[in-house]
Amino acid sequence: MEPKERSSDKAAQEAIQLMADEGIENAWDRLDAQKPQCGFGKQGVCCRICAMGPCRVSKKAPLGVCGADADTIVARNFLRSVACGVAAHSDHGRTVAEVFIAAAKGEAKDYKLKDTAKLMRLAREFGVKTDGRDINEIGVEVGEIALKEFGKSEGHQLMTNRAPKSRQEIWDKHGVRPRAIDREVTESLHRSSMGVDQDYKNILKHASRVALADGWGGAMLATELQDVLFGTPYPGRGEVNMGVIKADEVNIIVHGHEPILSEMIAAASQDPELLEEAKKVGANGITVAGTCCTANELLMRHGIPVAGNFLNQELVIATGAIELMAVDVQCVMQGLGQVAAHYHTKLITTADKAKIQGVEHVSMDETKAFDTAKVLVKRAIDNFKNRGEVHIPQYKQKAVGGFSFETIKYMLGGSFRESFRPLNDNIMNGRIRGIAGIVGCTNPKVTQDYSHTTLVKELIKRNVLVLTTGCATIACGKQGLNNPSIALEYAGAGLREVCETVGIPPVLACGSCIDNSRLLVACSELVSEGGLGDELAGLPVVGACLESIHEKALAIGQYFVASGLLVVFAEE
Ligand code: NFS
Ligand code: SF4
Repeated sequence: MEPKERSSDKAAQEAIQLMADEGIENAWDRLDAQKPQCGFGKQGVCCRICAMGPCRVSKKAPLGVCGADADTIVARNFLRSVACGVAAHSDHGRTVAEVFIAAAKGEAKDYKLKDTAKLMRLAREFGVKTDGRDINEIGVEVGEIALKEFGKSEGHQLMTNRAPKSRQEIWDKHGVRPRAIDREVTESLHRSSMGVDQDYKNILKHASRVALADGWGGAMLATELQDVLFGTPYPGRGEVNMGVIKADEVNIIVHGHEPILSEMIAAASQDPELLEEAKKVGANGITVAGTCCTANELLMRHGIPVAGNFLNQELVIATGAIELMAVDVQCVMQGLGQVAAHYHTKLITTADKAKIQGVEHVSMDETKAFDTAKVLVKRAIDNFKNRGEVHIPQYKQKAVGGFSFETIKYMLGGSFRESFRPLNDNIMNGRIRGIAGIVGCTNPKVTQDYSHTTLVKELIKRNVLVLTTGCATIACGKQGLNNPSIALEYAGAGLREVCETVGIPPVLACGSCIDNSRLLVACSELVSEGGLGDELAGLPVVGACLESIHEKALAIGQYFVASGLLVVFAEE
């Protein structure tokens, strides 16, 4: 397959060709080797949950050995996938909560509670007393309440109270308001095991419940606590695509999802001593760039450059200019090890729950986070001398990122009356026809980034305001769609007028996949602002994920659905 069929991103095309010339495999080649992929698996009608199986249902044999039919098997597989996605986001949230508490207690001295205004808002929401109390004391209590959300024995997810009353009533009526996050995940595994829940409607109902434990639970907690720890994102400029890698500097790629690691590496790369060391080896500086959601987190908060999205992770190494890639959790391909072995790139895993056979592991301990980050940066500097030939595709685009819920509210209403009112008004008067959340991954089964960016252009042309997260954000960024001056050219007249008046681009980069929880809060705000109906289901809002790969995307899709929103999903 030609590089341009594999990716619509010019930098990626160049790197794909480079790898082909050198005979190094990447995800696209491995996909080709996997073809034809199993039709039963594709349809979700393969069950290997018990040892009487594996059972594959077909016309000839419509029931599994236990008698399970296709509906049950598909629903069980779906529930397990959603639960796994929820577990991933939520476990990220739990790590953040633990670091949050350690920071407040002064045990993780490199982290501080930065956004104290947001902390106070959370304290009020959680019923924590604030009068006359030390900020860290409040932080410990807020953090402990957040941590309890994972395993508490009674009550529902606290943040479901943020949804409009009408939506909460629907959840209660159907019995899907989520309890403790761990409980919903555990129950998903139980219900989908052999001989338990065998009514597909009942199984899917629990898929909603466990997904809601993510959107209004684990992912939302992760987002809120990260904002307090690292600062609530505010619009700032950055650059996106492989051209951000610098031929004359030490390049470090941070890849994965938790800013706990990447924030520290970014800070360590500014350390004067280390910059001096870099000079000594002949480098003009140290560049830190991100891939996947970690990149979005850093772009959102610090304007740190983004080297690419999911399918770029192997390609960036093929530039030959990456001294070190530090990875933590999620969406990290095992194939990175083989690619790195062809170059001088040092690949290092950092999360104790995510190691790769044959790859060096440096444990990221939150109590000595900055020191660990410095060790990693030093390793990168020492590796600079081992570089061979360098080919950096010279493509990059300017991007504005950092559209948190708070920022959007502020930009719309101004500092004196932060509010969504202008947005509601412009939807009501027809200048803006609706809002679309374009989310998710890049899948080698389809031309990389093409569906996301084509859809986004068509939407803004039709006066639909677009909010992006995850790898879809990076796809847009690479093609200039997060650059207001380029994106406005595609926008319809009504949308353009509003964006120019308010000073926002027509495509708002809202961050990583856990930041989809920000979209839920924004939708609730649209309802409470009035004029667009009193239920989430009535809003002119759609979520779309056209290049999904990960079970996390299914969790997001399902919590959007269970929140009453229209969702469009494509899977090849
Ligand atoms: Ni989301 Fe982020 Fe990308 Fe997909 Fe993976 S990085 S959490 S799962 S591939 S968008
Ligand atoms: Fe087959 Fe039923 Fe066992 Fe699944 S649970 S593997 S359908 S016997």
